[in-house]
Amino acid sequence: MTDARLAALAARLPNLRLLTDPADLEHYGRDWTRRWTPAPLAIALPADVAELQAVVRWANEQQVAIVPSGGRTGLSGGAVAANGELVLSLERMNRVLGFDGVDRTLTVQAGMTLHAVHEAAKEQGLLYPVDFAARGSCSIGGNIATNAGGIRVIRYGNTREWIAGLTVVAGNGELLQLNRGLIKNSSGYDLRQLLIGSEGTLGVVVEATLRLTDPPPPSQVMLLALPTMDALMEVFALFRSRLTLQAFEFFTDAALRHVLAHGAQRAIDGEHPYYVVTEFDSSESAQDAALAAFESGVDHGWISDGVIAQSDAQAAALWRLREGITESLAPHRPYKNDISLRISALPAFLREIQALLGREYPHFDVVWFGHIGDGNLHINVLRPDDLSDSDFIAQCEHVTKLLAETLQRHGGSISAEHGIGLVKRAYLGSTRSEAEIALMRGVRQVFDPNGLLNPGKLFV
Ligand code: 2HG
Ligand code: ZN
Repeated sequence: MTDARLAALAARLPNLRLLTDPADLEHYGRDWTRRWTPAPLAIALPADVAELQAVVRWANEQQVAIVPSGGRTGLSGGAVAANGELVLSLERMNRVLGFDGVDRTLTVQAGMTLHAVHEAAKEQGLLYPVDFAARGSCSIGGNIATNAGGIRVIRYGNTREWIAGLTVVAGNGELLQLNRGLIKNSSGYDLRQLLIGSEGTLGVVVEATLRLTDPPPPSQVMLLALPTMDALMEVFALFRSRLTLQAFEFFTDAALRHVLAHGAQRAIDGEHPYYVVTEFDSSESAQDAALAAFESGVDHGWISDGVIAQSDAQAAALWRLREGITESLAPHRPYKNDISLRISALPAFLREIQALLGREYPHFDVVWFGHIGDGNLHINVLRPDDLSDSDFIAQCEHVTKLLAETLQRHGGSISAEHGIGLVKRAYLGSTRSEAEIALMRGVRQVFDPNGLLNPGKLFV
């Protein structure tokens, strides 16, 4: 250890796993954004809460900033360490701590992957319902830090709904037990909810008690082709009124092109500008209702074609068309927007934004997709070959400013589910008032008086 601060840490915690190899610094210093050059001081991988607390206390003594780190699948730079921070990886703290069949809760360490949480719930005959494509790599602690949403929000809500208790290490190293699994707890500020979505700026989530629910009933998956963007919201209203939806996701032909080039199989012939993947509870009556909704959509001119999965394999193939989009775009290092609106505000907003993006990104490949049933759109912009990285980012930032102004007028948010991180902090003021931001800064100051937890994230 050439760095005196690290030498002091290693001396104090001789069993702490500490990495300083350049390859490790690079691996743990970045997330899926790939925009910043990783430059952490070192990586600490504590084995338990006590060791983690000791690291946080050392960081306070030495004034070393900490970047809490889960699966680093984030898309807003929330887990990037580019300024000599200590990355505090929860990777080794990945075990189930307990299951309570009466409370129907699962208590886990924060480093467990979402997929492992799903499997642990399934072993108990229950369901942890938050789900999205990064399930195999993202950690439950990271999900909590961003209040992750995903593909089943329409049915089950966001991560926030499923957290019955949190154990957190605050900025000064103190351990907090928040809500302790209670269903009802009217005893003042709900600090658990404050921690959820705080992006590692208030504390490090080390354990979580998750609420579980009944496994979902059998379902069916349908792919629909649509002629216009206006038709999207009409079809959503139609299907939601007749079926119990588990998911309602959309993507454009541009997204389909990328995902097909990445190995997915085409499921509907011909060229169509918009597609919907929807999943709904199945029963004999639901079959008839789905068919009737489909026919009604065709009669109105809102649906051009469709296919219903006849097997689990076919359902998975239809889902791949939607869930494979991010991975298929990743080699292009797209610029991402992740925006949220009330569903009722979507039609007017979409019309305005289509015109804006057409005007501002004339020859760019702009890929739209997302959780349209929740009012959440993902816009991925790909760099044209004739533009440098920096000119590309500058152009996208210019458009994001216009997008943020439009969102503000329509009462939306600049981040639906990916968080603010480094990527969107310049636009926080379009979603939160000055008074709110001042309160948020004040809360941060209370939890982390030395400002060592994930500095630079969330606020400029
Ligand atoms: C999804 O919905 C994820 O697939 C990623 O939130 C979105 O890549 C994106 O922009
Ligand atoms: Zn998403």
